[in-house]
Amino acid sequence: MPSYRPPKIASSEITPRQLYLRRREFLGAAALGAMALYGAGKASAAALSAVGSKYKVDEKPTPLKDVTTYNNFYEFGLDKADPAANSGDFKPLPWTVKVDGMVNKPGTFDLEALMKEFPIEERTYRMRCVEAWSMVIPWDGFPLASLLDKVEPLGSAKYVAFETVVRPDEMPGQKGFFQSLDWPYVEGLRLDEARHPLTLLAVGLYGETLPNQNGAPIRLVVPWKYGFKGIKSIVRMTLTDQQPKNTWQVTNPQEYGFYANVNPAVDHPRWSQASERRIGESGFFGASRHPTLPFNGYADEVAGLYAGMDLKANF
Ligand SMILES: Nc1nc2c(c(=O)[nH]1)N[C@H]1C(S)=C(S)[C@@H](COP(=O)(O)O)O[C@H]1N2
Ligand SMILES: [Mo]
Repeated sequence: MPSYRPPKIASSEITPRQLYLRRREFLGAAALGAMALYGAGKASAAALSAVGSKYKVDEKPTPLKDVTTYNNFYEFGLDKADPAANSGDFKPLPWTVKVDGMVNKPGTFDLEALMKEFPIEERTYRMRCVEAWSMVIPWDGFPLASLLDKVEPLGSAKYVAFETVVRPDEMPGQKGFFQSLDWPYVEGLRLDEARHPLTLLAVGLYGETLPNQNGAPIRLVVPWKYGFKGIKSIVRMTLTDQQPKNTWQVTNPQEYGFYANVNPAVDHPRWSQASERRIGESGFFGASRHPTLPFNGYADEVAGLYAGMDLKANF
C-alpha cells in the first residue's frame, strides 16, 4: 500500500477484485522485506514461514461482513450495528498523529507519510472481546515499535497513553444524546508491551483501507489483550512514567483493569471468560464456542512480559 487509498475506489478500469489481489501481492512482498529486517534474511524458506506463522493464526478468518457490521465503537452508538450505520460522515483524511511526552523527538506526523515510510504488513490475528466473543481478522498495518523508534523514548518513559479523536459533529455518540463514556476514549500500554513485535497500528483489513467503523484511519491492535485495548481513530500518543488510565477502567474499575490480558482463569465479575463465541460461525446450538486460550493463544510470544506478576491482581 504505497499511500492511503480512500474507501471509495475511484478508478473505473480496475475492478475491486483485481485491486484486492494486486494489493495482496504487494503486502506479501512488504511482509518478506520486513522479516529480513528481523534478521530472518539468511534463514531457509521453512524457517522464514515459521517466523511468519505467529503473524498468521491458522484459523478461518471471520467473514468481512461480520468484521464490519458487528463492532464496538461507542463514539457512533452503543449497539453492535451502530458503528456501521452511523459512521458514514466521519472523515478519516487528512489525519495526523501527535506523539509527545517523554521522547527526544516529539512530532505531529502525517499518516499518509508514515504509511510510505513504514512497510505495511498483513497479520491475521485472533481477537477476543471482554464480552466473550471473538473473531479472526486479517489486519494490514505497521508495528507500533516503528513509530516509537522514530520519536526516541527517553530512558525514564515507562508507558504509552493513547487518545481517540473528539469530533461530535461526525461522531453522534459524542453528542451526549445518551449517557455513555467520557470523551476522548483513552487507553494505555506499558512501553515493553507497546514495543512488542505483535503490537500493530492497523491502517487496513482484508487488504483494504480500514473502514470507519473499525477505527479509521489508524487504530491499535494488541492480540493478546481484550478487544477494548484496541483504541480506534488515534490522534495522540504520549510517553509517560505514570500508568495511564483506560476508559473502561475509569468507567468501572471493579470490572476492567489496566492489563486486560486475555485470561480464561480469571472470570469477569459477571460472566465466565473460559470460552468464547466465534462471530460468523454457527454451531448446532447457535454460534459455535471455542475455548479461550491464555493470552489469547499468544502465550509463547508474550507470557515473558509478565514473569513473576500476579495476573489475578493485575487483571
Ligand atoms: N475509540 C474507541 N475505541 C474502541 C472502542 C470504542 O468504543 N471507542 N471499543 C473497543 C472495544 S470494546 C472493542 S471489542 C474493539 C472492537 O474493534 P472492532 O469493532 O474493529 O472489532 O474496539 C475497541 N476500541
Ligand atoms: Mo470489547
